[in-house]
Amino acid sequence: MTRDYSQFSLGEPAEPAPLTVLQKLGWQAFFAQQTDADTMEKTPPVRVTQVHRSAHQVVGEGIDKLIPPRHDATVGDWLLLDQDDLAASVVLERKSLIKRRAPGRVRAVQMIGANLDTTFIVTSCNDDFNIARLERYIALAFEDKTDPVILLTKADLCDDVESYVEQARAISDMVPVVTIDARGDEPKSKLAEWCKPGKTVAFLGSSGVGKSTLTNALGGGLDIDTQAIRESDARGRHTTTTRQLHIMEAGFCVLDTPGMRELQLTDVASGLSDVFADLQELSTQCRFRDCAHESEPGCAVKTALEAGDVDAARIARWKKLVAEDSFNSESLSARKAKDKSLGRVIKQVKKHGKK
Ligand SMILES: Nc1nc2c(ncn2[C@@H]2O[C@H](COP(=O)(O)OP(=O)(O)OP(=O)(O)O)[C@@H](O)[C@H]2O)c(=O)[nH]1
Ligand SMILES: [Mg+2]
Ligand SMILES: [Zn+2]
Repeated sequence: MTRDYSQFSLGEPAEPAPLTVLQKLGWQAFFAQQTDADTMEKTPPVRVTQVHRSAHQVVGEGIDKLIPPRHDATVGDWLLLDQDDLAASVVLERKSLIKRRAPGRVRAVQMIGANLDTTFIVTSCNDDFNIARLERYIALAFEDKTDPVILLTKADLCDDVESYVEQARAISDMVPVVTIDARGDEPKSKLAEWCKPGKTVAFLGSSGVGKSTLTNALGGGLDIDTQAIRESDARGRHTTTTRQLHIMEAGFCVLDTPGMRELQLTDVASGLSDVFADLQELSTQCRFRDCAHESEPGCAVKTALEAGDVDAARIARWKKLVAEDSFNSESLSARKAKDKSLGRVIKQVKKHGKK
């Protein structure tokens, strides 16, 4: 007996199942395994798309609303939303969190974005380009568990793109470098590898380098304000003022951020070890464990420098960042310890007061 297989179409690959609303918002197995169907029914997952001073914007399946702000959540976070008691909503554990030391004198940590898969570090092929700053951003991305990619924008305005590419490539083998004209169609094709359905990407970098232009180019239909930079110093004018997660038609999310004037590192020791892996490795061979690589005997870093194996400027940048990171991190942990002991004193006072 012969069977009739004509009803099965063999040549055509099966269409992938369309993404659910949650998947388009970046819902991944990592978050799903922190909850269950019953809990999700009662407290639906929502993602923070914008943080205002007086409210957080959250979006979920059939939900798009403002909730009272909470200090423990930032843009990109997932919440299980308790609609009856908003303050009881739970923030899910993060896959990644980009943070910096807040500018100004207070040594607080500022959360920049949560649950990012890829961080595009954007700089343009002009005076904005700065190796030390790129190293800073990359250390941050490594530490915070997102994959960094360097984007060199305004390639169309530059006669010497290759020299920028070369310098950027030299930073780390683990960081791809892409040159791009942020306007028009290039971003869609050149960034497709990272902007896949279900993923979340972010643009970080100085003002005027093209972060919003890139976001617009990926979105089609998006119309975020962008503004020409000042000719005199190639600087931007801080056109974007809030961090916003844009949900793209194609099913991925893009975090556009305001240009950062200052990126102070805090708690990124392991990220720095990744960026400067070779120097880190060398320093383990120094005679003294706390070698400052200045004039100590048996310093492996100095020996490598004298042999011409490493670049003096790079060593200087590494030392500066390590010092800055340990200064900021120490002060933070010292402050935390102080807060703790102050808490204990208050507790004791209260206890004694009750007697
Ligand atoms: N020719 C050219 N112009 C670009 C490119 N990328 C951005 N621009 C222009 O540079 C200016 C600044 O771009 P924005 O996208 O506003 O920069 P931004 O990084 O969002 O700046 P902030 O919001 O201030 O942080 C705009 O006039 C853009 O059109 C590029 O690759 N090529
Ligand atoms: Mg912008
Ligand atoms: Zn040394």
